[in-house]
Amino acid sequence: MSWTTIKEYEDIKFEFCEGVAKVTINRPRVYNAFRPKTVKEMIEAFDICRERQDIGVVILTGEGDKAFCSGGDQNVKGYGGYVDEDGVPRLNVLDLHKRIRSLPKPVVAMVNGYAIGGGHVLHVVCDLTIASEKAIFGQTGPKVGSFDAGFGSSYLARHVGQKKAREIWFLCKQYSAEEAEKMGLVNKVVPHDKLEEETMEWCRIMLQRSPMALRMIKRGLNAELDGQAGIMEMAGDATLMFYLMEEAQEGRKAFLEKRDPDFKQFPKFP
Ligand code: 1HA
Repeated sequence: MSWTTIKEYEDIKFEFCEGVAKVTINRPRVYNAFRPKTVKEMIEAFDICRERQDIGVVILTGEGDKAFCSGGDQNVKGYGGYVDEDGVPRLNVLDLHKRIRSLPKPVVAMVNGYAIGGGHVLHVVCDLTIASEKAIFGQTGPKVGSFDAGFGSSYLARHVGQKKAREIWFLCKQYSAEEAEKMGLVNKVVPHDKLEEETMEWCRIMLQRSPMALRMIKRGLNAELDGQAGIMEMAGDATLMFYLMEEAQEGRKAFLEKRDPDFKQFPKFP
């Protein structure tokens, strides 16, 4: 694969190839743990992915062969959150979860090693997960003084069921890629050296599918779980599609031409 850099960052790599954007957490020294700056950079990258027409699918992964992401950087965990140079405690990874969830394009977690704690939650919120056979999954919150009772719990339970989700959080055990696949936590496990090749193959297939159809399926699957916020996003896309119809254009034209709109000309489908 021949990746080209979209934008240079300090904590992440952000690259493009064949309609696919790849966001790589690039802090291998701490097993790709994130600090607020890492998350800020990822949020900006995901916003760019949303805007760019030539990006159809996004891959999220970690640098090196040890870890996908080990969660919040424990070196900068302070009172009230994770603290950067600005001295303000933040839990801004929650904003990233919302970005991944509302991005109207598929996001694939390419899990190359440990997906632990907040790093595990990151793969949970992605639409699909392809894992190396070396990948290891688990939550650590109750062991290290934290918990994610948001998507990290409720959406996890949608993947693996309530009993298993409670086991994962209450016991903080680690699970192999094979175990994760069996419990419905990952889509496919592949040999480590085939991870990117297989992930790109899945991306290429999705790039051949209708982007609007993929978008609406993601919205619908989210809306069932996300309450009014999920319905709002799906409704926004319904408005987008309505704006592509003559019926909506007639309303605008009539207003600008200072006449009554003629909506009678449009069909009333059964
Ligand atoms: O729960 C939340 C949130 C909840 C709500 C809202 C926002 C949230 C935001 C974040 C989080 C969290 O992520 S809490 C959970 C934080 N993460 C962890 O508890 C995982 C900590 N790491 C580990 O359990 C292990 O390191 C490991 C299972 C991933 C790997 O173990 P291993 O193979 O024994 O390696 P280890 O020696 O432990 O780690 C390698 C190096 O990486 C170590 O550095 P070194 O001693 O060589 O200098 C280690 O300190 C570093 N490292 C690993 N994980 C982290 C880390 N450094 C900082 N932060 C880490 N998370």
